[in-house]
Amino acid sequence: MPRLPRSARPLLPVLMLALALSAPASARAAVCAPAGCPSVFRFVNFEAVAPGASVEGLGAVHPDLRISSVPWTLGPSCAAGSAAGIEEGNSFPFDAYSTLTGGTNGCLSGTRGFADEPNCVLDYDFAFAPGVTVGCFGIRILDFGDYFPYGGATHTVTLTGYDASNAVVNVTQLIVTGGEDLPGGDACISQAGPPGNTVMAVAGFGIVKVTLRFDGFPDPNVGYDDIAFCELTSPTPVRSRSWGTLKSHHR
Ligand SMILES: [Ca+2]
Ligand SMILES: [Ca+2]
Ligand SMILES: [Ca+2]
Repeated sequence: MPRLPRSARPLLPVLMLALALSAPASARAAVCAPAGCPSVFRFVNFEAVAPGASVEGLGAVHPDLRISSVPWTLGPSCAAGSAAGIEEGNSFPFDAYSTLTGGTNGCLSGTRGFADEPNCVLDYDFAFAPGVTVGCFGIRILDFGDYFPYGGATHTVTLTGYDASNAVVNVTQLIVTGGEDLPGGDACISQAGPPGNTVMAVAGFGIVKVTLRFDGFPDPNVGYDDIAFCELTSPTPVRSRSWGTLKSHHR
């Protein structure tokens, strides 16, 4: 089982408790939406990604997006490169997280998203096709906060956008304080609110890489969905790439 069993609770008190325990998503209210995108807005809802299909590498889920998992160094890491499509109600390739009312991998947007295995953690890097810079980047994280097997007083997810000089453009954090947030950390009970069902986003000029990092006390059983980004510059056409440009991409 991906997390410790617990008893079911009456729905109304659960909802009231969810309102009381909801943690703030971020001090910075960056969003990544079509209305704020002057150029090409991209949105990946993962509905076309089959359960078990790898989401990693350039073009796996969108021609201009590269998802890369990074080993978590502060505790049990899942195998790098193992992030894959998941589906609500389907334990293949993994029961990434479970919910009180929606079962296995419940309450994704639509019925599909992506995740890594339960009871281990991966950090993530998000990058783009050569030549692409983005003005914002957003990702939905689900079911963070209802299971904290590594202890800790605070539990922080940090999304950071970097420019081509590796300078930080923007940072957003999801912070849960205290113990397990039941049911606020449940993807279904939380319902489009923090911490259990939250869109994190960074925004600013010239972002070429976005990192998602967990601190030492995360919820290892989470899912992801709804990646959005606003392309401010287009991919470099292959024909126009000079040899110097190609070399620079391989440094
Ligand atoms: Ca989806
Ligand atoms: Ca996991
Ligand atoms: Ca969880």
